[in-house]
Amino acid sequence: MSDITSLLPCPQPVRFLDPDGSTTEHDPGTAATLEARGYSIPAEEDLLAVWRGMVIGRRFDTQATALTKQGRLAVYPSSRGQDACQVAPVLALGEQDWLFPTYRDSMALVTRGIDPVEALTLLRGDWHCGYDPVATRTAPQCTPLSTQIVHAAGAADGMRRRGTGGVALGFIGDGATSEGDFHEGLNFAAVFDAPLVVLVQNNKYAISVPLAKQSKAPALAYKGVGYGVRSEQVDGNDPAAMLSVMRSAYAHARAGHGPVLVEAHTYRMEAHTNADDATRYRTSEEVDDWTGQDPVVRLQAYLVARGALDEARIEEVREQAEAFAADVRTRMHAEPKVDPMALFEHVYAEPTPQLREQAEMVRAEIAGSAHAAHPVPETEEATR
Ligand SMILES: Cc1ncc(C[n+]2csc(CCOP(=O)(O)OP(=O)(O)O)c2C)c(N)n1
Repeated sequence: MSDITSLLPCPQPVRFLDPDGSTTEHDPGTAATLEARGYSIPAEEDLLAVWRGMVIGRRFDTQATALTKQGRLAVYPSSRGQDACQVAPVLALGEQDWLFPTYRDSMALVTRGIDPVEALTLLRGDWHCGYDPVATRTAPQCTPLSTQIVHAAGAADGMRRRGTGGVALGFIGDGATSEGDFHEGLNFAAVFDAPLVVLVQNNKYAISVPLAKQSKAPALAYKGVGYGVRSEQVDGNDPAAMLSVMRSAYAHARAGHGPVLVEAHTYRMEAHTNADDATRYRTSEEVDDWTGQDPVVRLQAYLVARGALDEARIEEVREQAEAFAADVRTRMHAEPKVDPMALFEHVYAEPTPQLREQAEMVRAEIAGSAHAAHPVPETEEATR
């Protein structure tokens, strides 16, 4: 049995940077607590990489939202506001580690170095995820809530058995922690000391359902304790805290001490997806309050105040972000080549008689419409 005190999360979310970018070091109590828990503010160089990743990631996110309005993307769940949760945990992963994202985590995929157009393939409506999961060590984005946690637990256990030294990071939303797979995955990983790190992005809503109607837990992080899983809560809009806590979680899992559950307190600034109207269930005061806690502004203010970042570098990265978005735009505007017959592939090794029959109907329909490209009206009915 584990010692419960070693599992319990910090009573307050771990934070190094206040919303204005000043450090929490002015509070000796906080500083001592964080140090005792093994957290320290990361080096400037590492924070500069996180800042750059967030600037590019956010520009990508804005571009993807615009593409839904232009009919180029079927759906896009924005992670604007959750930028620190998307970027810092991924930058801290090693090459041998695996990432298990949800539909919300496209910014994380881009941070992982996946081609942004490939990353958007699924949300464009294609039948596959666009990138090679094995080559990128990144599973396809999961839409069925929480199923990725059992996949991640299995992958983590596989890495442990093979002795690869890798860890699996599974992203999940606050609402999805009510799903059975989350609990089964955590329990399995704990029993086998699998190197799994689960990051709950608590953005306060499951579409329109607020957290209070989802869970009575004092914090979602406590859900790990019942399974014997080390748990932590962190300010998800503080990129420095995110980096420090995630690094510590990976080190714990990698060393064979078992899984870690991290709850990041954050907020999704946009609606659930482009198909949702968030003004129906959130107040503008609440949104304004979170606008004042923006993770990109917060880290930029800290780095500028320390002299680690100046206007010239900010402008340079802004231009890089613009070029990144322009490239996504150009390539997403190109008409994709789609083969309608692909609808019938990859479901059964041996297609069923019904599928074969349907495939023939589609083939005939396509052949017919090719002839109908310049139809010659023969009857009065045909000209109506
Ligand atoms: C098993 C399952 N049930 C229901 C849904 C429909 N659904 C899609 S997103 C969502 C809300 C999820 O909220 P949360 O886990 O907090 O993640 P967020 O979208 O806020 O990132 C629901 C209920 C689904 N995709 N899968």
